[in-house]
Amino acid sequence: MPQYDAIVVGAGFAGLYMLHRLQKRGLKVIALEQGSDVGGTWYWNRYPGARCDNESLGYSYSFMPDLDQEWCWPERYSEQPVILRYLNQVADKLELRPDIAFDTRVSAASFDEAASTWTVETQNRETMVTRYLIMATGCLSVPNWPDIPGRDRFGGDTLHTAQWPHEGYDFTDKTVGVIGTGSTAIQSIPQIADQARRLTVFQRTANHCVPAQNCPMPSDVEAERKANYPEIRAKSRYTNSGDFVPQGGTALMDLDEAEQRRVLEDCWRQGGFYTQYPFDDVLTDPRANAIVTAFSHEQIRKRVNDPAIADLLCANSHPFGTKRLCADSGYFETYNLDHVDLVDLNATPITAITHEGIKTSEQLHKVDTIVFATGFDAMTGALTAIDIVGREGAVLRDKWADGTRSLLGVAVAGFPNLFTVTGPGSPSVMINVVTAIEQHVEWIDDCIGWLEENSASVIEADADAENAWVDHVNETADATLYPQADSWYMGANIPGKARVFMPYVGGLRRFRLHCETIAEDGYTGFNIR
Ligand code: N01
Repeated sequence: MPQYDAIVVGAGFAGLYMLHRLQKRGLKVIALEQGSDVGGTWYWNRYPGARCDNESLGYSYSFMPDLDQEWCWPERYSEQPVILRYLNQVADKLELRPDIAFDTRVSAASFDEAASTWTVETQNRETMVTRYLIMATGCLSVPNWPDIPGRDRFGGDTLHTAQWPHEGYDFTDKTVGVIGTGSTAIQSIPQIADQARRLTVFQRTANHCVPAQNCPMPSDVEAERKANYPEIRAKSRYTNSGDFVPQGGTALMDLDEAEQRRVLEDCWRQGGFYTQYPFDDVLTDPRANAIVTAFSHEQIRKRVNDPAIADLLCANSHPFGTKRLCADSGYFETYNLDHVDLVDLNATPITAITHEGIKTSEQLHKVDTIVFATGFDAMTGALTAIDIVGREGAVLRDKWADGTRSLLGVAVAGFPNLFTVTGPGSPSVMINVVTAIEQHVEWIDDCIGWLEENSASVIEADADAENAWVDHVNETADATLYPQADSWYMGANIPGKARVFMPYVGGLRRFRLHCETIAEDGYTGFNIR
C-alpha cells in the first residue's frame, strides 16, 4: 500500500498551494483530484458568463511575485478560462503535476489510532496511507440538484452550471428554462438570452445585486499595482476582506441624507463589492441596511421597463448583503427583451418536471433545455460526501449533523492529523477566498513543520477549545444581520441541513492574529503527543 507523509485532497487554489508548501518542506506528498486537471471550482464552473466577482488584481496567489509581474489580467474581473489558464501556469511553473493523481475521487478515510495514520480509499478502489490528511476540497464544490419530482423524466437537455460540459453548449434556437437567480444565474442569464430563442427564468428569491462595472484592465491601474504589488499583498494579508480596498471607518447612519446618497452613488459607479466596504453599519444596523436596500431598488427600477417585473427583481426577503451579493453585468436589462420571461415561483411554484418542460401550479412551460443554477451544498458538502472516520469510530458527517463544529475551521476534535482548508468556522467565503486559502495553508504547513521539529506524531483539536471557538463564531455572526437570511452560509438551501451560520464573519485580520497567537504559544487549544 503506498505510504505518504501527507495527502492533499483537491487541486484547486487551496490544493495546489498546499501541495507546493509540503513539497518544499521535503515531505512525501500526493494530491488527489477528482477532476481530470487542475483548477477546482474554475475547472468545473464553465457556464456562459462565468467570471470571478473579486477583482483580478487581488484574486491570485501572493506568494509568486515573479508571476505577479509577468501575468496580465485582461479585465477588471477575470473570466473563468483566464483563471483556469493562470492555475495551469502555476501548476507548470511549480512542477506540481507529477505529484497529482487526477480522476481520483476520495470516497473514505479512516484514522488508525495505533499507527496514528489515515487510510484513504478512492472510488477507483485504491488505498493509501498517510500521516497527515489535508482536505482542500473547496467551499462550493458539490452541486445542489433540487429534488423536483420528475427531474429524470425530462426529455430535453439538462445542465447544471457547476458541471458544465467542457465542449460548451449552444443555446441557438433553443427554448430554455433557468432555475435559480443567485450569482451564477445572474452571470449566465444575459449570455444565455443572447443565444436562446426563448428564455424563461424561474425565480424563488430575488437576490441583492451590485453592478460589476467590469471593463478592460486600465493600463495605469495595472502598472500602479505591479509597481506596488509586494506592499499591497503584505497589507491585504491584514485587512478584514483579504483585499486591498479601503474599508470601514464610516457609519452610514452618521451621514446626512445628501451625503448618504453621494456615497452610495459613488459605490454604484465604482461597482463590485466596494459597496460593502465603506460602511461599518450596513450589516449590523437595520436602518442603514434599509437605506442601501432602497437605493439598490431604485437603481433596478431605472433599468427594468416593466414596473411589475422590476418589483419582482427587487430583493425583499432578506437584508442587503446577508446572502452573498451578486455582481451583475446587464442582468436587469435582460428582462426588457421580448423573448425573456420571469416566473415568480412564490406565486406559482414548480410542481414537477415533465418530459416536455417545467410545470408550475399555473402552467406547463415547454422547454428544450433546463439549466439548474441552483448552487451548492456549501462549505460541508464535499467533506460529508466522504466517509471520514476519526478516533473511536467518530464519523464527521454525524458529528456535523446538528451543525458544524470545528476549531478555526482548520481542525475537528475527534479527527487527529486531519486539516481542513477554509473549513466552517473560518473567514473563507466571507472574504477574498484566495487570501483566506493562503492563510490556512501557511498555518497548516507551519503546524506540520512544528510537529516534525518537535517529534510529535499526533495533533488534535481540543473539544473545549472547539466549543469555545464555535461559540465565538456564533456570537460574531449573531451581532450582525447575516443570520436573518435563508442563505447557503446558514445551510438553508439544502433540505434537512442543520441551520448554523458556518463562516466566521469577524474578518481576516482578527482571525489571522488569533491563529498566529495560537501557533506562537505552542498550539494552544490543540492536544499534541
Ligand atoms: O448558487 P446560490 P449560485 N427551486 O445558492 C435557487 C459563488 N459564485 O451558484 O434563493 C427553485 O446562490 C435559489 O433560490 P433560493 C458565490 O459565492 C462565485 O448562484 O434558495 N429555485 C437561488 O436563486 C455564490 O454565492 C462566483 O430561494 C431553487 C439559486 O437557485 C455561490 O457561488 C460566481 C431551488 C441558487 O443560488 C453560489 O452561487 C458565481 C428550487 N428547488 C458564483 N433550489 C465568483 O465570481 C435552489 N434554487 C467567484
